Amino acid sequence: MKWFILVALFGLGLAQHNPHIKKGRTAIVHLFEWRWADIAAECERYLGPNGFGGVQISPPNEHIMLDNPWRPWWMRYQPISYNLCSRSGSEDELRDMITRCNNVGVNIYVDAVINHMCGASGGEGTHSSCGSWFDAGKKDFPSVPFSNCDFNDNKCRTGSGNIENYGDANQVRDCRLVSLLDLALEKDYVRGKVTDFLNVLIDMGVAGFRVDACKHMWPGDLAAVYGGLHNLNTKWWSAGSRPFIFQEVIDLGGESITTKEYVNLGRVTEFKYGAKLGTVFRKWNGEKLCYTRNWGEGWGFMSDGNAVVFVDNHDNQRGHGAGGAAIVTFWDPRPHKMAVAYMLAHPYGVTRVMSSFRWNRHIVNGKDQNDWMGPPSHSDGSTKSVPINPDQTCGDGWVCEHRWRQITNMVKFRNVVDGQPHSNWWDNQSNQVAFGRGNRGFIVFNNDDWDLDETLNTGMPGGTYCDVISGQKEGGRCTGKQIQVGGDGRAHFKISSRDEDPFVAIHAESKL
Ligand code: AAO
Repeated sequence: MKWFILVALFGLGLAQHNPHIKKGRTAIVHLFEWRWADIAAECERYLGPNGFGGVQISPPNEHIMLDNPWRPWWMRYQPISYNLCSRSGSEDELRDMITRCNNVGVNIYVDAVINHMCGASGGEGTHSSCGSWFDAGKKDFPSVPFSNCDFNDNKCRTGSGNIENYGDANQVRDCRLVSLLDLALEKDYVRGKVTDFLNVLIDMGVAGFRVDACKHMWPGDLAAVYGGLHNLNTKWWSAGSRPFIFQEVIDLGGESITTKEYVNLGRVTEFKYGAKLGTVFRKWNGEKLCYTRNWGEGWGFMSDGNAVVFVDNHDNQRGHGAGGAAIVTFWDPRPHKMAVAYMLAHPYGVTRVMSSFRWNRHIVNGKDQNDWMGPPSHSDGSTKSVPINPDQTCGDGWVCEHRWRQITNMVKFRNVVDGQPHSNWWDNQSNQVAFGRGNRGFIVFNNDDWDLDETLNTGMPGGTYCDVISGQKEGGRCTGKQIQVGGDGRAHFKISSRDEDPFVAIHAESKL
């Protein structure tokens, strides 16, 4: 009997590690704060045709609304109910988006905020995205309904009721994260409400969840919630497919809670990845690109099959969460493009690309005074839609890193080399490195202050290839640099340290 339960649990765990990305696709993009209508259009006009595997969307359920023009992005992380109307749109728009994205092979992953409701000082009234009444002071959320007894305060042992010490696992799970009302997920009733909410989304056709703030929930409670989830909708997935689960747990070491406690339940966000990669590309702390020869588990990251990786996320690009100033974001486009390309070329983990909006960054003593600023919006506070410029970039403050040629082309590179081993490593013992993916792709970086001029073994079949960083193959022609690979697989690379993008990538489908 015990054996049977173990096998069942293990099987369930493994199944929830599979992102169910459609064949030939590999990467996820986080369209942070985008409206559902814009995501639907983006799936059809860009993500589907360019081989993106999925979109992480902002939380779709009802959230607190703070006074315009004070409309911080983080309102989305303060739930009021599980009604599906949010700053990104209505339930109908959500359903339409899921259907249209699925129909072009792009999965939707929902950011699920299930650890808490709004902040304790969230007030009383109908200042919520669907207009539901609530009273944060009385812990009364009738639209779920949750009441006073559905929260953890009786278990929390700190004076303030908030988490005061990340070294104490009990308070991290039983007390309030930055004063957010902490749900009692040990109760069957609370688990049931959360599970029902997630199942509605699964039935609508989402492929899985980014589960917010998992460090703050007991693994056993999460196992109970995940165990109650439906299989994916058979309109788009084969029968018996489990929803993909990736859990936000920040673990840079040195705390009582580690990612290890969560990896059997689903994948986990590997925050060391972006923090280290940023440090390497910034050449801080004596780091050099040549040290990344054993990138992945060799750097103390969790095992490949458990990790979701990213260069930056919506928190650490503005100083929230973890990673600090090392994180490279769109504000530093040159190292950002290199770091994202490195991630997409490297086989480790399920990769997520960040797609941001611009805000009035104002850093004083290392802290961004405007880290709260919400997405581009109209004077009534509603989120602006994303206009597409003639050159395919986005307007109105939407950065759309995922549309930058270098990044889109590396998403395609990852698809082309999928399943191939990390191979043909070369480095100059400094910040010039190269590696391939079997005989399907090869990438060369120059992050030194001098030029790279080398003949390297690419492992690729002979021929002329188009570099997908300086340009791309268009109608049989190459708009960028051309690379000649000889019959012996060797090719000459010249990369000036002053190039706009000091790296070169070729793959099987960029052959001319
Ligand atoms: C807002 C206001 C608050 C107010 C609250 C309630 O800002 O002042 O009290 O409303 O009214 C987001 C925003 C919050 C916002 C919240 C609700 O970021 O500012 O609060 O919405 O609107 C921890 C959690 C992690 C969390 C992260 C931000 O563990 O789960 O904080 N991320 C998720 C979401 C995030 C969201 C929430 C959770 C809440 O992605 O967008 O918050 O739904 C250590 C710990 C980490 C901890 C950080 C930050 O990290 O390890 O677990 O993350 O501290 O507190 C080095 C260390 C590193 C350390 C870091 C920072 O890097 O190596 O370990 O320093 O000290």
